[in-house]
Amino acid sequence: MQPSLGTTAEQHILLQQRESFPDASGEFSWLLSGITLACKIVGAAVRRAGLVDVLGATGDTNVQGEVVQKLDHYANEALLSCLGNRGNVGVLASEENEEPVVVIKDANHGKYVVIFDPLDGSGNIDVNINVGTIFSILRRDPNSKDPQGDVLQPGYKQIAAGYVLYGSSTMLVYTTGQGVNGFTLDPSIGAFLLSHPNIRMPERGKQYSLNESNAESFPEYFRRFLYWFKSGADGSAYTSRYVGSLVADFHRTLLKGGIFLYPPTAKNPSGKLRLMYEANPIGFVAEQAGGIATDGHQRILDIKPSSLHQRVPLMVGSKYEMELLQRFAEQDKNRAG
Ligand code: AHM
Ligand code: MG
Repeated sequence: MQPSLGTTAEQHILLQQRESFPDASGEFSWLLSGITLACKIVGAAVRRAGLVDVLGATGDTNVQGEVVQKLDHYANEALLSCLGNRGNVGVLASEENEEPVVVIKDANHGKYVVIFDPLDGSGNIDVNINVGTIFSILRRDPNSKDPQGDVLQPGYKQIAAGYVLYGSSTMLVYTTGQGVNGFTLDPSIGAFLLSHPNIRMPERGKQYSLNESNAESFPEYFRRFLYWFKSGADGSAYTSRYVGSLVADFHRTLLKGGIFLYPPTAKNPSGKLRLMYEANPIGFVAEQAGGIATDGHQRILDIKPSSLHQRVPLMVGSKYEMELLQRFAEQDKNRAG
């Protein structure tokens, strides 16, 4: 497909679908337009934060015991409402809701499940640092009576995934398994326009990204890997970059290469990031751009989920750095064995 100047995200997905499935009905493009509409609503609120009453906490905590920011709540409502009435979505699941929300209106419809983190990195919002929305789309058996089962599918079954980054510009990056494309919101016309066709992650980068304050409790192999990076053992000098918003840290890694790491720590022995709406969609995008995503041992997309809010370690990045990390992990396994 040859995209032309002024290709919108909805147009792009429609063309891409028709290329693979000539009889595609356009339903998927309709679903994506629900996501882009919600993200434009969220993006508009993010841009005006400080001028309107959206900063600060609601006073509630979410299912994971985290403080709910007003914008978390606003973003969640925007996604639930824009996707809930599309007709072709059967089940929605969010970081902010304990259980999946069944939105099916008609027994013959509802063939998609959308799982999302409405406002990733929301701890950064009050200080005007980038936040994002992450989404994962799965197929659903329209006759299913089991919303948990609809949601708890491994990442390799995702049919689309991506994120919107509310940064210096607002960008949508997504994959349907046919590469990764990026769209920038043109605020003057209110449309996401194709700006980054066929994104490829560099095979090697110069940056690593992690919260090093946790280093004392990282696994042993991991500390050795980190030491290697910092010492420039192979003659290359790496530098450190960490925003603390996964979408922002991953987006930089996607475009510039290198590695993002959130290993197990004393505070979060299973990792901090969530499998279903953080690691899986980011892992799918990374792989489709030529990168690798693991939990340190296993491919993220192969993990069999056990619960909606399950946490996993997440290591994602360029082929070179990820294969090196893999070698350190294997040495560790061999020593233990
Ligand atoms: P959340 O804001 O959706 O709860 O996401 C968790 C955030 C990620 O965006 C980020 O990568 C990570 O938590 C940062 O964690 P830490 O503050 O421990 O470095
Ligand atoms: Mg998050």
